[in-house]
Amino acid sequence: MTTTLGWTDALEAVGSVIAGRPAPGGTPARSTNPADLDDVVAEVRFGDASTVLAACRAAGDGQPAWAAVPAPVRGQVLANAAELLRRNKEALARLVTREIGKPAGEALGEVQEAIDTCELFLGEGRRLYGMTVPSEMPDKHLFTFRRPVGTAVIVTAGNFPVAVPSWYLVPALLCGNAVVWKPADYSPACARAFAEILWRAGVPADALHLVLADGAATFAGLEQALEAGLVQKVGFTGSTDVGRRIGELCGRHLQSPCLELGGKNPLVVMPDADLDLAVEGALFSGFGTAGQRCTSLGTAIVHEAVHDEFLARFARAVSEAAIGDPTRDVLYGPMIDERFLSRFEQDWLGLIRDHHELHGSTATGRITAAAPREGFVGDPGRGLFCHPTIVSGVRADDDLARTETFGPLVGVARFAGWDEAMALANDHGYGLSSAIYTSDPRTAFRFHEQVTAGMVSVNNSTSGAEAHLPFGGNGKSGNGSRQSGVWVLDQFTRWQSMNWDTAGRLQKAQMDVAQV
Ligand code: UN1
Repeated sequence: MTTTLGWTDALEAVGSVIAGRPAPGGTPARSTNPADLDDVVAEVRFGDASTVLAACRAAGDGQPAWAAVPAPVRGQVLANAAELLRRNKEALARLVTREIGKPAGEALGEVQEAIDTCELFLGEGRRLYGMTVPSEMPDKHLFTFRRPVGTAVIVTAGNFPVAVPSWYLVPALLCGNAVVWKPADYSPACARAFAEILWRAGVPADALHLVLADGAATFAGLEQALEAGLVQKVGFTGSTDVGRRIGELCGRHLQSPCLELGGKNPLVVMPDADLDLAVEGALFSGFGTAGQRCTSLGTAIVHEAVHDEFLARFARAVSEAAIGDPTRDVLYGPMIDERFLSRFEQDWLGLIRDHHELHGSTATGRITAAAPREGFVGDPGRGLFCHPTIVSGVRADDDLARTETFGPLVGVARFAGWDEAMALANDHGYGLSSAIYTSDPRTAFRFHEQVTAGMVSVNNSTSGAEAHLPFGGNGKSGNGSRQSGVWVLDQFTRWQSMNWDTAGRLQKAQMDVAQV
């Protein structure tokens, strides 16, 4: 097993890899460093719908042999992957920083999350338990088995180009499925590097296929592959709009995808909260990763008794934060990709102006914070940088309280009563992550019982979930499926039941039940 890989200097050409071979043809493109657009990270070739289809066919061909490998041995492959990731942690994290602009510390954390995922699931290779179940008849034996689903097509976003794909790829492979992975088209080098780790760890080239393609080609190819019966599971992390389209497509083929979509994650600050802690939590939740996490803070919902103090401290913390060059110690770096920056600006800068006009501008800064250029680390002109903004005075029916922004923009709302706080926390229809800051355990439990989010933090950030808890949301945040933790095994296996009658005569369920 090769122990270290030199991706940062060896990313000449990155393209789709089907059954271990580079897919022919493809449209040339470039992956660039969002903190320095002159820095080309990789020359890329994007495939089309036929590439997706070919990968799905190859996956179907390769899956039975991989499923025949005993599960504990598949687990051992993941142990190798964990080891390779550990040995290459710094290099892979540097590549994450270079390709998507994630600050160095967070990038190391991201690789660690992939290591944690491998370590969690390698043990599942020895535990893919089924059950023995009592029968209602004598000499009849009932069992349940987890069976792999077959071929899983996994489409992932680029804000977590290694960790989030690992949540799907690792358990899917452990369960004996073949995987076609279509990573975000703005993080192809990270994808190639992570796939390389998995192949070198021992995942057969026939069981893991990498497809680089844009959204339109992916949809077209996926539709054809579903039509041809080549795909048994689709996993998707990304926007609610695209998730809805994937859900519709899968629904037409009677499939239930695993969807992890957007969020409008609330952070409630109660009067008995430790305000310094709440500000620290809001700063990381709202502006870490430039607000480009599905778990990023949407609206800070602050009790009127502490609202002004919270807002002042929060605004100060934001304006003092270092922002810029992601190789340095900064709160956040650039936007991931030009599309993210332009969408954010198009969707939200106008709204910020409207909000300004709508709610007035004299009170404690309706648009409260924008980082001064002096606070910038590096050269802002070279990359896709975006100033942080806090908008206070947000109301429940404002767009800002109801729609995900996916950028460094946090709304602050004031509340007086509990129901008002819960309406702000829930009524936007998303339900991914949430947080409450309080020193009263009764308030914390009440919140967890009433919030619609799939994930709840008490006195901690809305983002930063650990790899062994179920991750996922409700409503517009997903279809209730969960990634991470052992719960995801239900996405990548199907239960099969078996009854075995040793009576030597036909026993009929419901009819031959012994009477007492
Ligand atoms: C995402 O943004 O899609 O909880 C996932 C977190 C990370 C994962 C975020 N562990 O913020």
